[in-house]
Amino acid sequence: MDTAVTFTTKQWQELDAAHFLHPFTDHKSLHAQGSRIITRAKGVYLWDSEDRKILDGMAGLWCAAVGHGRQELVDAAARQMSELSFYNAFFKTATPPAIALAHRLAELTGQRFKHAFFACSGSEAVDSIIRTMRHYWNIKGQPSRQVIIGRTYGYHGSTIAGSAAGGMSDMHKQAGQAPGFSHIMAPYWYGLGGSETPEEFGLRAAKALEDRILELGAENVAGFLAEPLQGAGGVIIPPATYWPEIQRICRKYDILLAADEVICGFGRTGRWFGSDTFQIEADLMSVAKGLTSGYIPLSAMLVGSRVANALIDEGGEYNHGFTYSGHPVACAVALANLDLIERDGLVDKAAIQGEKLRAALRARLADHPLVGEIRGVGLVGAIELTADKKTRAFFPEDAGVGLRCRNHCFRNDFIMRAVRDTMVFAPPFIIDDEQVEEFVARAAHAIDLTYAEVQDAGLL
Ligand code: PXG
Repeated sequence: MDTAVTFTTKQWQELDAAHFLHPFTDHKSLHAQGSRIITRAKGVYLWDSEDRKILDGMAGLWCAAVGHGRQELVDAAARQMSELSFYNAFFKTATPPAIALAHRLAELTGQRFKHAFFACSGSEAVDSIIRTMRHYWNIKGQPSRQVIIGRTYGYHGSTIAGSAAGGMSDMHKQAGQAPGFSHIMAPYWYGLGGSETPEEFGLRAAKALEDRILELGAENVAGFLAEPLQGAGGVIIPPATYWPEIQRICRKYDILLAADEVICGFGRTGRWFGSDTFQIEADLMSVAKGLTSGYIPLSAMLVGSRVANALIDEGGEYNHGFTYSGHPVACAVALANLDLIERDGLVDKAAIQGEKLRAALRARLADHPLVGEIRGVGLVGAIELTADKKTRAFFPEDAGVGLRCRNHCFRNDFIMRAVRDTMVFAPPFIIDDEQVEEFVARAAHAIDLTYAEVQDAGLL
């Protein structure tokens, strides 16, 4: 079938409904409505099959750091495909792009993570971390250390292990919960902090880790797996007291610490890694999304010396791998993407444009009766919609206020995502000043429309 836009939107929608099962979607309601068909993209904009231009406030899905349609990445893929489209790394072979990328990642992390294991998705990188943590303790003669501690609202992907490590109860309900996982509270001050200061709450949320380790017995705990900030959970940014305390607890009980940097990695928080922003010293990291700006699927588990030394010197055969571990085309695209991020100073740009975006959002929306908080770091942020600004009260869940706002955004050619009643955003780092203004105007318009609708529905 010719996939150029030769069909009408209606035809695409019919075929879509007939054959395509979408991720995280209520298919019945989607079919009643019809998918929006996205056909092309450039910079911070997408176009649909009706040729409407959409401001992409989510960079694809937290991915497109360098923006859409960069020719340098296209060229890198084409060059590598003609040179060597694929070869595996299983049987004592390697390809130059995979070696070069592993070396580059060691440099980018200041040699803290000298080794990289490649996969295709964030979920696979997380799965690799879980497997490697447990393997580490087997190597170290402490095989009872198997439990992975994660957090409520944590998102670590959708494989069986990723969803088990994550703290999304709706996913656990459908897939069943795998053994060997435990969850503690999220450091979500806005939603859970009550009258505590963020600093007090941060310490309490961290202490939950110590309590859980004692409950389980440290001799049964393999490690703690956490996002530096919780992206899909609603851009939950921990208070300043949280991470130092978590770090202290991990050291005290000698448990491994893994930072899931799938969203934070490669500049999203205004530093190269979320671990730099929050001063986390992890043993393992997972990266994906920004690694290739989403142009091609690629992820990695980055391994620090403590685990790498055990794995390499004492681990014997590592019984783990994917056909496409270290795919040369994906690795070549990642190298070109990292070149662009470095050449154009995009990590600093994310910090600078992020500040501007937050300041402009606050100037326009801080006093809005529907807005409870505007938060962010670098170019990732959230706007909390509230039923009461003073008490930070939530709307009833079934009122779907966040979803209403997301629909207003979408109808008005603007992408923000709703997590419960939290509107989250993560635009490409190349967003310029004029586009920042456009972003704010579109967000404010959608929030005004939502406010009117919420009033009409008698929710306020
Ligand atoms: N870890 C984190 C921190 C993530 O954000 C994954 C792992 C899994 O990556 P893959 O490539 O397997 O999807 C993610 C993915 C959303 C949304 O709606 C977020 C993600 C994926 C899909 C939707 O916010 N994050």
